[in-house]
Amino acid sequence: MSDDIKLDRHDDARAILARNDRGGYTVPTDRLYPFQWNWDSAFVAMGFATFDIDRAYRELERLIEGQWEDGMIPHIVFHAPSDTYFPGADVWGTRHRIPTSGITQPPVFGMALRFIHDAAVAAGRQDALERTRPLFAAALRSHRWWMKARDPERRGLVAILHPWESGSDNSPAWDEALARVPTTTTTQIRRKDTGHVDAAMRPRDVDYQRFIHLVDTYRDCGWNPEKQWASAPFKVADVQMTGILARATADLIRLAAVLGAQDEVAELSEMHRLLTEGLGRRWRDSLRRFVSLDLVSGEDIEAPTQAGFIPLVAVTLDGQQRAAVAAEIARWCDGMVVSLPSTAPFSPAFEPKRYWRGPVWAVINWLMADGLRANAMNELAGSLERGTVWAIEQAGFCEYFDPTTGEGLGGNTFSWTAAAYLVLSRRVTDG
Ligand code: 9WN
Repeated sequence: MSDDIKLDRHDDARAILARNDRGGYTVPTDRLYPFQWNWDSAFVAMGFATFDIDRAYRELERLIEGQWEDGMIPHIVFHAPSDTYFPGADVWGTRHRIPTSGITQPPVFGMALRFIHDAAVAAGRQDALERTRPLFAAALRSHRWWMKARDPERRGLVAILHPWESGSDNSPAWDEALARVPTTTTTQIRRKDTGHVDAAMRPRDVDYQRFIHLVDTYRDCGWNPEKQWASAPFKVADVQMTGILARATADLIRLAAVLGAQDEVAELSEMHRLLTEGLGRRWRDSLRRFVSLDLVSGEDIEAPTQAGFIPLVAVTLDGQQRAAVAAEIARWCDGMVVSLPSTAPFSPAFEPKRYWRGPVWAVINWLMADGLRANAMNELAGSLERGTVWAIEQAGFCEYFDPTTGEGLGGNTFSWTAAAYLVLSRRVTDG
């Protein structure tokens, strides 16, 4: 890592958030993603909290305008029309009061809410409790939805029914499970993404056929969670999703205590126990990481992807596990210019420029660093944080980075990369 490049890009990062602001909510980037995305907004809200508490709260408030009656927070809220993205609101055919997609995304929301609340209190804001309370209620409803709709068999693991829900759309982790999904669609596929960025950096056409087959299937279920669960051809109990949900649950427990909501503390604590125990059962000594479970085949998903380390945000490893994780991460980072690759470089599935099959993502490093710090692995956390800040300073606020060269890829002027910079660069500066 070079010490000679010392660029402070805080103003640039804030300018990107301002440029992608569409009136209280932030698009991930212009044209490629012209709506409000669920987990992007949660990260962005934390970025805003470093300099504008009101705007941080506003981001979450606008996201829950899309929350469904059953508690689900959709993965996209289509606040205003745009024809630069496929699939648009018409394809989803959902019936909320404002158009949304029909699936969800990682519940970073609860983590973001605690982060913003703490920042508001630290800034001496008198209205922190008042502003946090309704958002806490929304987050709690969404966690209840997760447990009921996505862990009906009470494994302590929540399932995704679509790769888009994971946020890691074309990860090798889904290859086997997705291969079972038919490529037939009733919706006509009109990809827009490859008009904005190089097709070699995006999922393939056959992936899109399967993604849309799943959308067609769930739309035919009327977006009813029980019917979807019963007919899903793709169903994976995901350790990344469960790790994030468990960590967000811990954050909500803390907020419930601050808000004096004792019944909710008890309810969330039970949820947390179930999820952390579920995660504990997914650790594999031989792989030195956690593994997801394919609920259709009943098999472990052993593909080496970043998801295997994300549970660190929620669970406390023992000494042996910590040493194993450190050794495994060192193996993945060996020879890389920027870490952490989203797929292990020694895997045959590794493609350093193709989306979730190898590139480095700033928000994943942010979660990784949080998980490592929570497990007292501060040195490794610091090195991922410094690497992320360095990659952004030398390549710009790109969507993702080639780990083998540090090249910035995908969309540029990316909101969550700007947010990651605002949060992580402070840690780097503060040591
Ligand atoms: C589908 C917005 C989103 C991210 C996801 C990322 C990508 C969408 C797409 O962009 O997914 O949701 O069309 O490729 O995979 O993590 O939230 O930035």
